[in-house]
Amino acid sequence: MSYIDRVIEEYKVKDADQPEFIQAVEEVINSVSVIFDKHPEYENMAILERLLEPERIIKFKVPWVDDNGKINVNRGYRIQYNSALGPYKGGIRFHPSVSESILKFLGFEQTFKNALTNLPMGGGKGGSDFNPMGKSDMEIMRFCQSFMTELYRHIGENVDVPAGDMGVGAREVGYFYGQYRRLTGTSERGVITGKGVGYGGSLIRTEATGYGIMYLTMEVLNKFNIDPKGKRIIVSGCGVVGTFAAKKAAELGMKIVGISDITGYVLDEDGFDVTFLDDMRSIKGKTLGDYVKDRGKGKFYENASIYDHDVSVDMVFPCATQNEINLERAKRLVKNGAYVMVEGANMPNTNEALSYFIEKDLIVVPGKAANAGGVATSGLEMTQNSIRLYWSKEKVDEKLQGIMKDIHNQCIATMKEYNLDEKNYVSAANIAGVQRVIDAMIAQGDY
Ligand code: 2IT
Repeated sequence: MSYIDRVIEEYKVKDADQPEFIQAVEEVINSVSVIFDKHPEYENMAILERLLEPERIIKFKVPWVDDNGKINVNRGYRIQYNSALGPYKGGIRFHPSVSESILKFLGFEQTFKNALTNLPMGGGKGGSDFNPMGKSDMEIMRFCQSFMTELYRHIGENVDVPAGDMGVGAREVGYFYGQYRRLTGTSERGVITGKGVGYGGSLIRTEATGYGIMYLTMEVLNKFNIDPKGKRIIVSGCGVVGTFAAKKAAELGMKIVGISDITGYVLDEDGFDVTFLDDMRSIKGKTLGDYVKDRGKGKFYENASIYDHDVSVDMVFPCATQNEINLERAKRLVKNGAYVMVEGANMPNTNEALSYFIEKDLIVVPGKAANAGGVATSGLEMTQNSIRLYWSKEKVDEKLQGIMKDIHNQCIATMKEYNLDEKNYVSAANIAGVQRVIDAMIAQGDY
C-alpha cells in the first residue's frame, strides 16, 4: 500500500467519527500524490501525519444567559492547525452543525489556503454549535463575551488571529474584540480581523471574499478566452460571500439566472437584480422570498435547492456551505450545460461531485484558491494594524487583485511543473499550498 493510502486508512479508523475531516483529507491528499512520488523521503519524515494532526485543539464551555434569564451552555472550540507559515489564522463559525469534524476540515483547508496567499499566516479555525438565528443583539453580545472569556488566553496578534465565518460578522467581531481588550487591558488591534472600519478594520474586508472569487474567475476566463458578458450563472448563498460575488459578477456583465438563500431560491431569466441584495443587507427580515413582489419579476421557490432545478447554465458559484452539491446535483449541472465550477464556499462539493466535474472536463477552481481573497484581506488588515495606518479602498482592492492574480499564476506554474490538466485548478492549488507548508515545516525542524 502506498504511503498516502496507508495514512488515509489510518485516519479513517482514528477519526471515524469525523466524516467532513476525512472527506477534506482524502480530497487534498489524493490530489497531491505527485509530491509524495517526487519525495519518497517524506514517508520516514512522517510529513503527512505532521500535516494531518492539528498542533492543538482547544475545547471549552460557553455558558451564557438568554433574555429570559435562563442559563444556556454551548461548546466552543479553537483548532490551532499549523503555524509553520505564521500565527494561526482563520475564522470563527457559529452554527448548530459545528463539531470537531467540521472545524478540523475547515482548519486543514485554511492552512493551505493561507499558504496560497503568500502572506505570513498559519492555519486555524474555531467556532461553536451556538445558533445565532433569532437571538437578540444582547444575547449575541453575552454569548460572544463568554466565548472570548475562554478564548482570550489562547490568542494574540503573533499567536492566533481569529476572524468571522458563517454566523460571525462585524457585529460579533466587535463584541469579541471589546471583550479581549477589557480582559487584557491592551489595544492589540491585530488580534482579530473583520473589525469595524471605525476601530481598526480594513476597507474592502467585507467584500473581499466575493470580489476575490470574481477576480480569480476573470484570470481563469481570460486564460481560456471566455468572455464573461452575458454568461448564465448560478450563485448559491446570500451571505457575505455570495452577495459580493453576485454583485461583482453583475458588474462584470454576467447574468445571474439563479440565486439562493436559506429560505429558497429565485430564478430570473432577465438576470437577477443585485440591488435587491443591498435591500436584504439593510432591511432586517428581508429574504429572497420578497424579490418577486419587490422587483415584479422572477420566480421564487420556497424551501428547495436551486441545484434540484433544471436551468441552463454556463458557470456555477456555490457560495453557501459544505457539501451542497452531491453527485446527482453535479450530473444535473453538467447536463444543463455548466462548464465552469468555481467554489466560493469551503468544500461545497462532495468528493464524488468534484471528481465528476473534473472527469467531465469542466474548469474547476477549488475554494481554497477562489475564496482566499477573504483571508488575504484579513492579512492586509493585520498589516495595517501593525503599521498603525489605514489604506484607501482603492489600495486594498488593488492588493487583493494582485494576490488573486498571484494565486492564479501559482496554479499555472504548478500545472506546468507537474504536467497537470490545465482545467484542473484543484490539484494545482492543493499542490502549491501543501508544498509551501511542507517546506516551511522541514526548514524549521518542526518535529
Ligand atoms: O474561510 C475563510 O477563509 C474565512 N472564514 C476567513 C478567515 C479569515 O481569517 O479572514
